Amino acid sequence: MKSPLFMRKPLALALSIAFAAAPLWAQESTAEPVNVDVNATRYDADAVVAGKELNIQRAANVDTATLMTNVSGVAFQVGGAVSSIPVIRGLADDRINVVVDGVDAIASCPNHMNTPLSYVDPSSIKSLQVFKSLKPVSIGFNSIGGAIVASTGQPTFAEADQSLITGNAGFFYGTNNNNIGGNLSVTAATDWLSVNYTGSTSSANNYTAGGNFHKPVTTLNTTSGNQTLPANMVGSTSYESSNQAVALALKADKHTVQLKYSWQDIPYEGYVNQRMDLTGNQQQRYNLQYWGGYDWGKLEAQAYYEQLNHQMNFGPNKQYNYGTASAPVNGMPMDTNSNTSGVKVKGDINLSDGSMLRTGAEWQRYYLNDYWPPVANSASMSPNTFKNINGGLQQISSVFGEWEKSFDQQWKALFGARYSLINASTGNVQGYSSNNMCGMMTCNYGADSATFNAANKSNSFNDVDVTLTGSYRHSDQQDMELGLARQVRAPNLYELYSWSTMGMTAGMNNFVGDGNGYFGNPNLKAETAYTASAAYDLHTADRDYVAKASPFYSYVENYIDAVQWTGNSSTGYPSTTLAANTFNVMRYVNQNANLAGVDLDGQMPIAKTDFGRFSAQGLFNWTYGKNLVTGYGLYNVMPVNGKLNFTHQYGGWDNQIQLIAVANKNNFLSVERNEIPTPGYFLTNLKASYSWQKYRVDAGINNVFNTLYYQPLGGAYLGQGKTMTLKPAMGGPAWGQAVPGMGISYYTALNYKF
Ligand SMILES: [Cu+2]
Repeated sequence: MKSPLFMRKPLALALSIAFAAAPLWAQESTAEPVNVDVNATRYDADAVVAGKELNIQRAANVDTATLMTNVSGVAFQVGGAVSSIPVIRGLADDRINVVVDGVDAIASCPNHMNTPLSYVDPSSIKSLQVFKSLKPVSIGFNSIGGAIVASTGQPTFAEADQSLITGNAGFFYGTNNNNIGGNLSVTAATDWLSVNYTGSTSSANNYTAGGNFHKPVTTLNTTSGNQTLPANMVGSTSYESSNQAVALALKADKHTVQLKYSWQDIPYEGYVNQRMDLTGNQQQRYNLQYWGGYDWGKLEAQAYYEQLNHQMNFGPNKQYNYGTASAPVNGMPMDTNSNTSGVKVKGDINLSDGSMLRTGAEWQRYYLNDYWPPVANSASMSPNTFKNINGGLQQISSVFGEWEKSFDQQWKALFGARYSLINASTGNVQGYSSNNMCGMMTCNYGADSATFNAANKSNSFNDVDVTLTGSYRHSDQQDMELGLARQVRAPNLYELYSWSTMGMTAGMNNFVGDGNGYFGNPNLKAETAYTASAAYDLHTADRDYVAKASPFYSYVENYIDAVQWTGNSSTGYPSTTLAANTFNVMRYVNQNANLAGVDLDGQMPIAKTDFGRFSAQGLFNWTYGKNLVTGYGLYNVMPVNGKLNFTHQYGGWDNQIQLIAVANKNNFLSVERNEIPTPGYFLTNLKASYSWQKYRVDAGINNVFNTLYYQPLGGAYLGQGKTMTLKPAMGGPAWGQAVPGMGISYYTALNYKF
């Protein structure tokens, strides 16, 4: 690459310029591949989803996380319809950074329903950068895996002494579950002032699988009485969501400042693998960002504040009344409120030729209350409010320095170190009562809360992260890279401070959708991962042909796993004989683990004809994760999987045939958690699109052959039935039913830009 040596890669540069101008599909470029941009080196991320790939995926996905479906090594833990949890090479959720417009938000829910990407609609995403296994310390902190950096773009301004009004409007529809939605973005700008509004809304009914997967069991006493779902209907998958944002930006010379206020309202969202459904989520966020150019480099500063109210109860497909007609026990309201505030400063300082120093500081304060009001007529849910987390506080102060150096045209290195101090604390808790027996049931509210309240409820963690990456450009055809990192994550507030060992209440604390109940451990240590990640990239000079292999290995000291637990929190103990084929109460513990695997990416042109350009893209991932203490697999690790995409481009056409193959998940299961096996499967998707100057139309068929398949990271099917009851033997949902994916669905989307 020509000097200056710190020029971003051409595509990344083209994209960042395009963000400032217009939606990418307006571009006439034919050079840009439809595929995910698989980078040769990690400096700009391992993969970027933007441009045509983003546009194609947007039409077919309501869930922002799944826009990354064509990134090797990335999979999705099933959550709500707009709230799946991205998994990078076996690590997910708090173990990776998910940064949206500079904010690394924390899910405030004992089921992590409100994941960071659930607050941004696919229509407002401009790019998703994916860092696998390790990331530069400037990208994120308090995580042991990679990072996802999502951007809704920088503000748009008019040319000098001009003004503009620009925007786009979109609509989509999917047949399987009547998934319908619309979005609008309008910007009015001069050369120094820019005002933007974006809004989006979407909703869907329950989806149907490719075949019958359950016997039509009747759920008693739902909010609409006794209810029998069709045998192919996947219960608790309906939702409705709306996101809006207004932004005001000012620009003077090389300085831009933007204040964005965004708010979300999700009135309901079913959770197929949780015992509760979301019955309300209201979020407000103020995000003030500054980007400045100076003689010495770049300066970014940011301050944000987020306020969140989250409610759960049993949705329309789950039993609601647990009492009788005359003495009803109606539902189980659960409320979670949080406030997050943060400040960030980051400078990119050009040192001498070919050398750059990035340095920055960050502070974040997160305050959480999680409480469950009493329910009349219930022996186990009255008379008090159950305090799951009472005044939980997590404060992070973090500083980093990172040095990037190009030694010559071939060698480049990145070295960074970050220190983060994480303080966590919480207040005293109480159960629904202080009894240990609740009617006929052992609930241990008194014993567990007394043990918890007497224990240490304040923890601090010193995270020291170090990342070293070196890359070598052997020739125009070969690039190599090796990254080494030490990355640390402190346990979150639920892992530390949820406290009740009762099956029912523990069952409400679950991030992973496996149907078990979890309770915390105030003595947890931080997880420390020692990771090596390499890449060998063989390609033609123009990158028409690419074959890239990216192996990785990670040893995680004090990995936070969970063990089956017997008894209460003070006199209880880890179960010596595991209870198989059922759901259990689990406690978080530190155990060592390792993960290894490889991602393969390839692309090649097939033909350039009078009818356009045909090409193929393939991706493959194998990940292995093992708990070194128990010898069992780590949970929610994707089995071997691959995708083959055939793409066609001609004039305004961008078309794709996608073939997906996923192996069975029978081995390396988390035996401790009774992780449910899933069979292997093949899927076919068809996507077509045509763009005019101002219009774009998408149409496609997902799951063309209406295959019945089970999602390897779907966890346990809890979409209907008496879900408050943990144990199948006590009338709760049966163990062993995996969550099916969606059957055939025809979709279409229309976009208009102005
Ligand atoms: Cu929730």
